[in-house]
Amino acid sequence: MAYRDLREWIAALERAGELKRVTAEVDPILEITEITDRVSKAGRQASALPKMTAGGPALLFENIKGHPDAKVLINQFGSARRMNMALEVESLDEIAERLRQFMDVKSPQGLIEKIKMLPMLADLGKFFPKTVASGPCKEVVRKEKFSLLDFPILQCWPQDAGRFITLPCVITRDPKSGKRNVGMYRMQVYDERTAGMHWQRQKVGAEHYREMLRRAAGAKDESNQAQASVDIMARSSGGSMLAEGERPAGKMEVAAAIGTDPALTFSAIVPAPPDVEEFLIAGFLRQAPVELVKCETVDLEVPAQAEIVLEGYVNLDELRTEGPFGDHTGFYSLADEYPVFHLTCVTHRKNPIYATTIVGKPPMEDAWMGKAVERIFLPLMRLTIPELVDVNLPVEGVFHNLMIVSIRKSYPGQARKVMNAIWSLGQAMFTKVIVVVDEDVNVQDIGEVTLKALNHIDPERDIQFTLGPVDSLDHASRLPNFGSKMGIDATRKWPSEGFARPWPDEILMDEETKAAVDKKWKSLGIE
Ligand SMILES: Cc1cc2nc3c(=O)[nH]c(=O)nc-3n(C[C@H](O)[C@H](O)[C@H](O)COP(=O)(O)O)c2cc1C
Ligand SMILES: [Mn+2]
Repeated sequence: MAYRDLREWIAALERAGELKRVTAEVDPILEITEITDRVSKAGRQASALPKMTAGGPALLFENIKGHPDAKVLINQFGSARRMNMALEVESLDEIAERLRQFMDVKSPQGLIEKIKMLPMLADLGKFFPKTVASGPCKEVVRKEKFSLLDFPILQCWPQDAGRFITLPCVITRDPKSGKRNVGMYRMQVYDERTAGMHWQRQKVGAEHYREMLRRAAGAKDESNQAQASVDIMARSSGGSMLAEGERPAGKMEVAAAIGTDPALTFSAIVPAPPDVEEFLIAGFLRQAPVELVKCETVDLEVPAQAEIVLEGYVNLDELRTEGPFGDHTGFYSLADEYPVFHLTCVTHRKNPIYATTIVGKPPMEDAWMGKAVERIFLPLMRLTIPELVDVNLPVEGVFHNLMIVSIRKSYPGQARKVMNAIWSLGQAMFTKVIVVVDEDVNVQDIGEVTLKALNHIDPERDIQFTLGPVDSLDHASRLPNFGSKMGIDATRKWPSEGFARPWPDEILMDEETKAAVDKKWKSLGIE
């Protein structure tokens, strides 16, 4: 049964011994980070997720300095077990398998097959969000007296520019298709009623914003909308957007839900195709529809069970410095210009629970969310890259820096084809280093990858450089958002790839000798 809301989820965590309530007073400024960081890294030994069993409990802080009635939930996804619990599976492969089954559907041949398909079609109906008249998120509606400062928002790290809302499900609507997007984009609190809107340039919220800009520009000069669009995009990409006065005026409505059921929160970070509504993904994950209610002051729908809903808009002609912010790379992401969210209304449950997370040096809570994405997306990646056997995004590779993939190689140059496919696959485009190995290498075993990949390469020959978009968080690229990437073809080289030398066999003992030694092992007196 799907968790109805954050509270049912918290209760389930508590029953499972996965939650610690903290009643001692804690400061949302830095102190909660230091506590949570220690808990996140508890029991950590080797660097090999997902075998790592570490990651301490979820924490519910009940005594927040300066916010006597508030509660803060953090680290809800911060272990393999909790990530599974969040999505109600024993193993994330179950979700991958469910997805695969959906993609596997072929046209039914005859009546029997049609009848067999019915349960699946009935299942489908459960995935679609449904709009309801009201919900708990409307228990308190604040249209006049409201402020972001009412909530126990953390300042995470010493050099952060201020307090940041780190786990908001940011909801926008595509002006073209009317489709809704939910993305997790942090929000820096500037004051009572404004916050930074940190959707990075390649994300869907940012594209909705640009479409609004295009329309606003086009409205001035309809005869030349394409030209206006090209101009705007060229000038507004990169570090500094359009100069003051060059931006067309207008507004884009935005809502943010904080503290939703875990499947919905998770769906906001999933790198889904832009046209797939995350509400539908959440429905698929929780196998029950997401319930939505209409906002009070904007034309958007928000999850009915959310703890807190922020309604508002961004101005098309307003940007403000956002950051720095201690990020999941382990470094501060640099300050940059981003749109500004203006709060028009707050609705919340009675005694709302503020859900948040911290990012920093891995592993942290987001490591487990990233690993879940890795598992769930494998079958989807295989749609484009059928030769893909397995994928590992080591946590220290912070998800965009390193991807190790194994492939079933069948033709010359295939490893490079795979790299190019990854670089053109949604948010995998950001991958700075791709290592491609043959299918006999276990990519989850970093030791084995190091041994085989480095043995198998002639660097000058086997490294492929390319240029393209890079993650906004990359602080080493030549320009913000644009830089180089590298693929390492660590597959065995073939004569048809110009490799003329013999290729050595891997050292393996024969079975007979192994059995003989097994038999006499005890008598050797070594152990
Ligand atoms: C804790 C956390 C914080 C994140 N913060 C941001 C952020 O501030 N800006 C951003 O563009 N992406 C951020 N992301 C990544 C996006 O949520 C992710 O790329 C998502 O797929 C974007 O959704 P979209 O494809 O609908 O744009 C964050 C992810 C996590 C797990
Ligand atoms: Mn999306």
